[in-house]
Amino acid sequence: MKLFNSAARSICLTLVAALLVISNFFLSASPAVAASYTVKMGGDNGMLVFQPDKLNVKPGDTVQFVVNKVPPHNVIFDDTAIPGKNKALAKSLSHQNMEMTPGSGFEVTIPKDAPAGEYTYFCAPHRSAGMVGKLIVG
Ligand SMILES: [Cu+2]
Repeated sequence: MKLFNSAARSICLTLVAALLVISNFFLSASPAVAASYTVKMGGDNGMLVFQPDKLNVKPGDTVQFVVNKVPPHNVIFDDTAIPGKNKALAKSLSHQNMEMTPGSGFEVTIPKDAPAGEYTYFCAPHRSAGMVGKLIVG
């Protein structure tokens, strides 16, 4: 009986220790507070650009796309120019609807499980004019 008790106790202690290690891992792995960024659609100078056209973000961050100048604009993620050429992910990040009014816009939140890498997007009506941007997820 004594032997059984001491074996049970050592199993218990091992389990508690394992739980502590696991919970500590999740606490330290949990990311800092998600950040929010703004990308202007249409440059301050009236050019057909995203401003900034390159932005470093982390999974969980949010990017607000706001009409600045020369609407209409939208944001389409290029499924041939994101990690894994993931069509479903490109579609879920994209915002097909045209934004017509300065100050209007929409949010794009980078999924927590988004793979790191470069995500290229464009404005559909102004792509050929060079209205292309990039989120660098890291
Ligand atoms: Cu545009």
